[in-house]
Amino acid sequence: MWTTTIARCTLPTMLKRSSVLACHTLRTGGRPGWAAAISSSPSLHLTWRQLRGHGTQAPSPLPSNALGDSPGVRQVRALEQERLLEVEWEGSGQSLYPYTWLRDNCQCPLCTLQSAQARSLLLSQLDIHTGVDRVQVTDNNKVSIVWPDQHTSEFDPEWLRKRCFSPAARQALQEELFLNERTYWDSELRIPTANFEEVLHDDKAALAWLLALRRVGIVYLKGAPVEQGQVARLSQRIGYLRLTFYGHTWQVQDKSQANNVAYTSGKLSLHTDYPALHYPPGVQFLHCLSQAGEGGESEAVDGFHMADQLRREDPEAFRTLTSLRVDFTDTGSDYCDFMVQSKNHIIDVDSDGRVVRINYNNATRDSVLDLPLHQVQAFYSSLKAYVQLMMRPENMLTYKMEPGDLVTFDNWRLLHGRKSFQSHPDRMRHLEGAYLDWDEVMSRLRILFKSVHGES
Ligand code: OGA
Ligand code: NM2
Ligand code: ZN
Ligand code: ZN
Repeated sequence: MWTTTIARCTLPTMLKRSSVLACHTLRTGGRPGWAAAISSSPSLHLTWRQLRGHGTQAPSPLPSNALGDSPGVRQVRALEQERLLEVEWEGSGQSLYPYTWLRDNCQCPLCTLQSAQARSLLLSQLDIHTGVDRVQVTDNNKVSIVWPDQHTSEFDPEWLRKRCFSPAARQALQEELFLNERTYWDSELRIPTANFEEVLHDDKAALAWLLALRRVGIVYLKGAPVEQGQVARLSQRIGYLRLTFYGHTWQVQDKSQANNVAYTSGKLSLHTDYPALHYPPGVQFLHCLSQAGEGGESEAVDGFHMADQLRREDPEAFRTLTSLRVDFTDTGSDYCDFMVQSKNHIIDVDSDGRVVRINYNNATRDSVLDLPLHQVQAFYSSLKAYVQLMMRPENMLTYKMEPGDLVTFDNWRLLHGRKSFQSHPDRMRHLEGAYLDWDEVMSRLRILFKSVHGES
């Protein structure tokens, strides 16, 4: 069963600054979670193993290989009946690999375009009923297979072990690739904080930033120059930003004839940005260039945490918000003219029922409501239940940005808002924003991890 524990944890490079987190971590089976692993780590020298989350921390799939030396193969055996190759590892344990998969993934220069690390073997060339002629362990400890047509494949033991088909090994590799484990938080969170220039110039700082962005969902960067262009600079640290109808970057200011409620001095209730798109931006940067004297404070909640709480407290409301699709709309002109329509669940879950994305902005929720009459009231009460949960003081984080602060957050997970403010024509409140997508952010995170830790 899931249990909630409170852990004090620190984020290593950010430690130098004010980056202690008070966070709730979910754990299973009493295993130490990510927070514990990090709090015991004196610097950022973490391994994927440590970063792997509580929830998917499966029993070690195979004899551990902590020193990083390549695993030895004791012997290999062809199981003709099952059309499986059995690899017995030195120490203990074994892995099974289907013949079809092995032939499909032959790493030789005929089957793989090495310069692209991509398969050049065509599916039309793959015999999905292939047998094997001979299997053996070579003198340099590779697994060699001669196929019936005498084509030969050689597999590196480390490569094979990583791809073991056991449920535990698959789960471990998926977590290593996607880092889907999250640390939930509430109003007690002390936002992980790093220095803007350090993140731009130091790989360890950049890695710590992105790991915390993924894991916690929000990271504060301080010390950015107080001039436009910084969110674009930061996006170049990752790759490129996400262009939308509001432009490459956009200016949050009180504007006349505003084409969005964000461009007024009014209160913004908790929302995710751009649910009017079917693929809303994954990550958002907001850089404060000028703050209002009165008002303009920021608010944020952990939408995944709130969704899990709703699932427990009001399962019917949770079911409604994960099953009914709501229409969103956005019409106007900015980068160019637009007339956007979408249908999204307020809470998106994956095929295993895990919450993966929140889509909610009350301003762009359409008056078109594509529901049968008898579901309308249930929809409103479910939405109210979720929003009321978020607005509980114990769940909501409040902070006020100052010029030079740049907040980065998971727009698929957090709901954010701002208090209304007094507009002064001579000292306009001004934030510059930009969006990115998670694919690009995760790509940079993997590259940084590899360069900092020298692991694959
Ligand atoms: C937005 C937004 C926050 C702020 O522009 O979508 O959430 O503090 N702005 O103005
Ligand atoms: N802005 C800030 O969903 C939304 O309309 C979010 C987007 C205008 C780019 C606001
Ligand atoms: Zn080959
Ligand atoms: Zn917003």
